[in-house]
Amino acid sequence: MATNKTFTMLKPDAVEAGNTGAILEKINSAGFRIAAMVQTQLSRNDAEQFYAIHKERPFFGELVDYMTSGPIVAAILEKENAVSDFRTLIGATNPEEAAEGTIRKLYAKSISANAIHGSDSDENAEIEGNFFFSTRSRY
Ligand code: 3AN
Repeated sequence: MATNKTFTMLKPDAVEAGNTGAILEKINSAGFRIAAMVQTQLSRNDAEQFYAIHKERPFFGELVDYMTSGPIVAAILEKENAVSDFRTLIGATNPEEAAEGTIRKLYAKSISANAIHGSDSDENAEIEGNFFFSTRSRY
């Protein structure tokens, strides 16, 4: 099967808590290759654009406030079946429902401060990766 890609972001709670190294180690151990990576902080405009799909959701303001509250680490990951395998590795959105051993079960604090993002489709992986790593990107 051809190698494909997903996109991830370590969220402010994970970076602030000093869990970047431990989480990247779990990602590598699960067979993902880091193809690109950057640590940066999102502006409000960045976060609103990145999460535009959620703008009608009641938690949108909270999500933007949270995602701009501190540094994040954005990365493009490569592996066979990357999107689906990575969603399994990170676990459910709500850490209380995340399976044992998943990154969110181990490191997430709450449903909004849930440690890590993983793209939900190949199409979104491409869009989200380009947001940070296209040739015109400032990151
Ligand atoms: P996932 O990141 O697991 O794909 P989505 O796409 O449903 O989850 O939600 C995007 C982000 O919005 C989540 N990572 C989470 O941080 C936040 N979020 C989702 N549901 C809620 C909620 N009910 N309250 C607060 N934040 C939420």
